[in-house]
Amino acid sequence: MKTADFSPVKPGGHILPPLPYPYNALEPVIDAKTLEIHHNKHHKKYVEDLNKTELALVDARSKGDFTNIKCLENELAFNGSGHILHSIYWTIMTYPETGGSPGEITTNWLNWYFGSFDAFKAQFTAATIGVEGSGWGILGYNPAFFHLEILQAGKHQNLTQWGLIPILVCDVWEHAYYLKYQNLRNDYVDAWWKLVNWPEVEQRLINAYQGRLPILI
Ligand code: MN3
Repeated sequence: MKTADFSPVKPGGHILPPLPYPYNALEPVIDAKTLEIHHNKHHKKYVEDLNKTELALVDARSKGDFTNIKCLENELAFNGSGHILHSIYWTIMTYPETGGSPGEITTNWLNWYFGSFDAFKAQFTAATIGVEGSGWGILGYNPAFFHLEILQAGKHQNLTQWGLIPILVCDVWEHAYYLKYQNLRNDYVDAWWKLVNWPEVEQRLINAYQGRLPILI
């Protein structure tokens, strides 16, 4: 996670963040081919389409022509949310079995709201596996309620609570796991827990509830 970049992104100025590890780092849980396509094709396309959409809106504003506004706003939500969630997803994973265990602050927050770590993990796993079609399992901090919550994201942008800051996210679009796991989403999600980078999750939680930026990358 970057620690001190507060510069605003201009329209069309988003960039694909590099992975914090090589493409084969997550094997055998996530194979190198899947990770390369996921990062360098799928995430890259979300960034490109977010930039295109923002620039199209600059053009629309300059011409006062909002004929395509419904389509553009949809693209903004879909690609912007896709860019944000993938940027977080890469950083909250690390080499299998090297991410340690949940930190003290994370553990306290999970216990307080969900009852226990095991209860949290069971709900997160069920919610993630249960995503209808393409989407995400998400643990986030909601500054409106001062607590954590588990949500399912439909596609990238649906079914959220406004203001929720994602802390831990698991991509269950088929492109995230299908080469290795085919239809066995359960097996992918169960194995994915071995990748979680708990110190990163702890830092993201601290940043979120202390209102520190950046929250994303
Ligand atoms: Mn994806």
